[in-house]
Amino acid sequence: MNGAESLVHTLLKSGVDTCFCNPGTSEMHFVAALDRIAGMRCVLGLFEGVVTGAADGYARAAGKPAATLLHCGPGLGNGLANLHNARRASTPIVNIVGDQATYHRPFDPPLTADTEGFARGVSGWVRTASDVASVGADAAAAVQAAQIAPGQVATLILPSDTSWNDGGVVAEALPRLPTPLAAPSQVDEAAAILRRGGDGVVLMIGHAGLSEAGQALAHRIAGATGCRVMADAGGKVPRGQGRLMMDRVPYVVDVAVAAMAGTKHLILCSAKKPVTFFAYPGKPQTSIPESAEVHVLARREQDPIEALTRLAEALHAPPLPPPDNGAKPEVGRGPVTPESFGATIGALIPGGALVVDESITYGRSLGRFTQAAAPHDWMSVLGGAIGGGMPMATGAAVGAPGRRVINLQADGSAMYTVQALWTQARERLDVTTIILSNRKYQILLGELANVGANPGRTALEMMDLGNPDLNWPHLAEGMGVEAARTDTADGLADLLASSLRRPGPFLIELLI
Ligand SMILES: Cc1ncc(C[n+]2csc(CCOP(=O)(O)OP(=O)(O)O)c2C)c(N)n1
Repeated sequence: MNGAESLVHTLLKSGVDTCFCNPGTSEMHFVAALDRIAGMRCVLGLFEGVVTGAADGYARAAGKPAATLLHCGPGLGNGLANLHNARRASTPIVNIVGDQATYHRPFDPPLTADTEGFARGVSGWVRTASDVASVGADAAAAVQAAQIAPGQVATLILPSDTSWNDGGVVAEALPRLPTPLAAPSQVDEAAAILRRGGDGVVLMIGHAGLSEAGQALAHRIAGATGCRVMADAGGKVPRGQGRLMMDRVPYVVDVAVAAMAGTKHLILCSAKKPVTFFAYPGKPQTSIPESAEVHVLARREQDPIEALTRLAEALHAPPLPPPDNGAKPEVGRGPVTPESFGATIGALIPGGALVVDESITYGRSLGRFTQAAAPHDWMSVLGGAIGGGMPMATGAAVGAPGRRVINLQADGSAMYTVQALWTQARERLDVTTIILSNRKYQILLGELANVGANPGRTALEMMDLGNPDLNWPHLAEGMGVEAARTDTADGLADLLASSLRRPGPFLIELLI
């Protein structure tokens, strides 16, 4: 058995059965091993940003990591932005990078780079295999490391001779490492604050704390104390009818400050104290009042559900029926507006759908329109690096077969990783992409004013995607995805409804 075969066998034993890849010469033995060993689904991405973003979407949807296969430092470099997004989402990924043979690297051939250095900024764990006999054990360690709470990118770099040499040894799966629990003092402190009453208290929950179980506990705690529950970043957030409505801190600084006014105590559960996306001249860096006290119920690496359970018990908060979020909206009619768009999405999301949101500016009112939609999961790009949406939608569809993926996708961000459409067509994935076609970098027009810069002709041209206009149906059809364009709310409703009735990918260009 060669090293590559021991790697594939070990990944399968450890529960990793999907690999998103874009291979090169140094990965040929890994690819060949996939032909000889049954059980590994291998999905080709035509750019490494698609591969890494798909691995992020897959793990969020499937609840377990996928592997990637990338080519040397430059291939990893192409995939870094979406590995960064995965890191911010605490997504587990087994990131495998083929590299120069150990004895060839000293001669500095063209693709030689500081592969470990590139990996380190996005990975919680990095190892370069040094010997064929230990590649299996390295793979088992990588899978274990990726799943250390709350989840991280584990990068395993494989010099090509460790793949092709004989002497591979399959390793047994390593156990999941236990998630640390919050200390009693953390729960006691939060309980003491909440016992005084919930007025001015914000319980801010993120990541695994936003699961259905976490939401039910937060609902009880809010019911018993009157505190406000807010959502921080979360990789996959259950939303819709019966789920807890939780505000997020708005993006625009002044709006965020207004939204957080009156906060006296902020209790963090797997969440971070709010910080503005950027600093702006003369504006605050956090949206919470300076006088607010911050308490930590559970740190990111601690178990948020266990901490919320103990907090609910300490407060004697009785179980409550699921919240009633009101009536589902009617589909929008007439011209396309943020409201008619939101209403149509809220009306038509099918139960169990996965919504991948990279809608940037146009989706800001979606929260209120989808709160009473059929129960679904919401996945956002969490690292601020645009170009995550289409790859994530692709990976989510691989990771959750049978569930429809709806990708709400701003056009500028879409162009970073548009090749994801080709993978959707090849794998016949159930993804409906709605391109929000404003033909500009709308958000940056707002930012220009926020940082106090003057808009001149050159500056404005750098935010304009027209001249020439992108033709989305042509782009999609050129990659094998059927598509249509509409500029009315009625058209959107018809196209979205019909795409949900048929298998495979479909793209709607919505002129906004
Ligand atoms: C990797 C990366 N490159 C560049 C940026 C800077 N940036 C932020 S938003 C944006 C444009 C977004 O435009 P679009 O996706 O069309 O959404 P809109 O603002 O029009 O709603 C850019 C270029 C970024 N955040 N990440």
